[in-house]
Amino acid sequence: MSHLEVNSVNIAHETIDRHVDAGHGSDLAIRFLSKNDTPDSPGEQYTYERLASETSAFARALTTLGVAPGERVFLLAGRVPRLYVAALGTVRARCVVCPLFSAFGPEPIAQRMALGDAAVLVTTSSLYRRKVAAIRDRVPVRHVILLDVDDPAAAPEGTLAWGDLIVDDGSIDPIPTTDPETPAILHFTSGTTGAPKGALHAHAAIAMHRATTQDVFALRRGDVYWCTADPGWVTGTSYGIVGPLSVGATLVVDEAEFDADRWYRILAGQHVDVWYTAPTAIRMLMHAGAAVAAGIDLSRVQRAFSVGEPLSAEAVRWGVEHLGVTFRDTWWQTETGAIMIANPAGEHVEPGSMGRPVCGIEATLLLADSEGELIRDPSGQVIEVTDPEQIGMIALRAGWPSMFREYLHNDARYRRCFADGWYLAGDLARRDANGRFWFVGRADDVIKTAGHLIGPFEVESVLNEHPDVTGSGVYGVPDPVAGELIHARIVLRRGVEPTEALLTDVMAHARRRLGAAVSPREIAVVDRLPITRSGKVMRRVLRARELGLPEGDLSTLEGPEPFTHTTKEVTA
Ligand code: 6R9
Repeated sequence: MSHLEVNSVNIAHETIDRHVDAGHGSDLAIRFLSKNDTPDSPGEQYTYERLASETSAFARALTTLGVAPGERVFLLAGRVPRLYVAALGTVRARCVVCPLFSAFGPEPIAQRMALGDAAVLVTTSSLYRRKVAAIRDRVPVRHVILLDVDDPAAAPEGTLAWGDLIVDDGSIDPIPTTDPETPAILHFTSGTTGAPKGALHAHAAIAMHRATTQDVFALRRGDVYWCTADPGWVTGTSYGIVGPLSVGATLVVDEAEFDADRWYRILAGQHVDVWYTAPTAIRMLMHAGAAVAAGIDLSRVQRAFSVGEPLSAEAVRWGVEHLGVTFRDTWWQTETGAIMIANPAGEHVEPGSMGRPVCGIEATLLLADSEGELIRDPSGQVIEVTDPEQIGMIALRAGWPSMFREYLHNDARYRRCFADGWYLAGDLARRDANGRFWFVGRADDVIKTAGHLIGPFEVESVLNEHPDVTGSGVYGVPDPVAGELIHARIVLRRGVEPTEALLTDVMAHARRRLGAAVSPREIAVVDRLPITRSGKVMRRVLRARELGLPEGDLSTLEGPEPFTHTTKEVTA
């Protein structure tokens, strides 16, 4: 007679207790730098053992509160130690963690907590007062825990004090048997193209986080690692917490927002070996100028990686030339949970390419029409693109461990993501003869003009090369003759006046580099671009703004005034 045992996989075990059991409990897991810490400060230090006992205490508190496995714990706070304890304590208790950006306003918070059936919210007293108190009656949450409050007398009515509830007595509780399919992490997608969707991931995902952290980053126990992303973005959870801890590395977490000088000093002062960041940050470093890095020793940085948007060949070359660092691109999505396509450590980089599928992942391109709809053969099957020049939709053979298991409360939408056993990513790309993928655009962002299919990124990279342009967003507007015309919105370097001559020069630069058919017909200057909290340009918003259409979900926009009106325009 045979019988099956439940094989237990819990993210908290794989990231924390496994190391303690192996005798590495005193290794440093995380160094937290607060806003006031200097970049070379030792910060607040968490060993793996301390993480084990504090997450045990958090998990016990959830049980005391009557929060059952499977219920959802939302996090809304800056990058402080207790945010990380709550995240890992939640999955330890087999509850589902959902980190939100602390920069969100009350509306996106209420919307996500309602959609995600939040049982618990962990936040700070200031965020509670400013953003949650007023929406409290509209959200389902039963318990609000204030992580910066220790004295229950200081907690406002209807809230709980962390210090009163979560008692770390140094003990480490055994982790309950956890079926690998148990839901663990919920992330709302960045919403560059529509309303946010809640993508749910299982504990099994850890297998993929760990494998990619080893294979792509070549990160090992004891290495120092810095992921600049906030846990409110999937990158800041999968690779800001789970992946690097699973291999026993030491993480650096900085509470402060972007600052070029501070970033270089953290890389040097914390002795960072491996750095994971995003094109939006790399662009900001480029525009701050290489002089900021002068005199700061970055020689310890061995590997650097990028995700979130296309990494232009220019950015790769800039990194090599000015920082001595080769930024390696990785491609993935909230839905894929982990890196799917990458330029792994040690492999030759073709600047501008996203690289090749990681070990265990089968990726292909499927034939699609100009609307992004799949084209099928007479028997109704999807068709794989084989011609290296042809654009297709990125598709991944379904069933890898970190694949999202559902869109919360939207089963129909989930099913539409799959065809003939493939997960459809919604991104268009080319694949060269060496199997490298080259990003073209989101299917809903690409521009069809006079018979050409153009990814906005191609045009934006060229505009961004202009010495006075610090950022751009490119989109199509309907045209009876060409189908669509390419329009561009650009942001100028601080202090540069948007004169007619300058705009003509930018236009000429674009024409020279791209040719008349692919360069913008209209370029206008804006003060800032609408971008998501993870740094993606929201082209849909620029287009809607110009055409006077509804702008859709703006909840992920940065700042209260995402962009202002055109100050000057030139038309070709
Ligand atoms: C991790 C993450 C996913 C979308 C994805 C694509 C864009 C991500 C990219 C990239 C070009 C890369 N994207 N990596 N585009 N090159 N290396 O970003 O998840 O926030 O869900 O966004 O981001 O369009 O489909 P998410």
